[in-house]
Amino acid sequence: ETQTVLSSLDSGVLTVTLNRPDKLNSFNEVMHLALRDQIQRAHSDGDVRAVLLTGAGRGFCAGQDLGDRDPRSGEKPDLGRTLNTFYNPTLRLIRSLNKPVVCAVNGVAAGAGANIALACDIVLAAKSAKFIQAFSKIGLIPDAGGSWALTRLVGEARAKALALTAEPVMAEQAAEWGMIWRAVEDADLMAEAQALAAKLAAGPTFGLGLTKQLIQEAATNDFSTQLDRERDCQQAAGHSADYAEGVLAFLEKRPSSFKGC
Ligand code: T3D
Repeated sequence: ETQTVLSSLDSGVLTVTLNRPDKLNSFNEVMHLALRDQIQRAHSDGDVRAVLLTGAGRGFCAGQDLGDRDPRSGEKPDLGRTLNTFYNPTLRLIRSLNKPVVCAVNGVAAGAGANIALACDIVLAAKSAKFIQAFSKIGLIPDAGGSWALTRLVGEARAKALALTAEPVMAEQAAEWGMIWRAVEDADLMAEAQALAAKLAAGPTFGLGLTKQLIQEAATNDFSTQLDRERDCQQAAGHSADYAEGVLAFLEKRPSSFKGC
């Protein structure tokens, strides 16, 4: 049987590819669990120093597989349960991972597919890709962290308009709005995303992990609390081998060789 998620580990980069291209990589239960397994692996495997998430075929991810939600089946799905069981644990794992997660949005990202991309740390998108908060078309609310991430990334005015109208946003517009990091030529997307992930994977992973967590906390901490958190994290970073290496490399006028600890 075809694997719903492909993965490979190369020079510290765990590349994770959603792989149900005929369904624009929409989520069935098997793909949910396979994606979660990979993010869990990124947590536990010290050889993984960055994650690159992308999709196979012409789309990135079209959210929930609506074939599994056919009302004609006579079943009334409990969507609270499916969020609790499938989406939310994966979203929490991405945000809490102390390693950078790069997302290469290779094509349309709709519904939970858009919001999983927005949960990643650095999002690159092909210029032809679009983001659609598709939920309102079918009577749902923006899930997979979308109501939270979208509001913080683009502000309430744009978040509300996008979520209420389900209007698509093209990659370049998304980049202009600060919803994603960068829109790149379609043909260059994977090479750019791989180069970025490789650079991050060769970085001071411990310090990068702390940096990610601090920036995430900034959304909810007050200034004084954040200063205390910076103090604590800097203290920890200052004890890392990579900090010593970084300073030494600077003084010796050579490139650093970070080990990730
Ligand atoms: O249920 C829960 O657990 C709660 C959680 C919900 C989270 C959610 O994500 S809800 C939102 C679900 N997603 C959507 O509503 C998006 C549905 N898809 C679309 O609107 C369009 O497909 C796109 C705008 C994403 C892309 O349009 P287009 O014209 O480029 O492609 P297409 O022709 O619509 O799709 C290509 C194929 O993929 C097609 O199959 P076919 O006809 O060639 O056999 C289409 O049915 C299939 N596909 C696309 N999205 C889904 C899908 N099949 C199942 N589920 C999908 N979400």
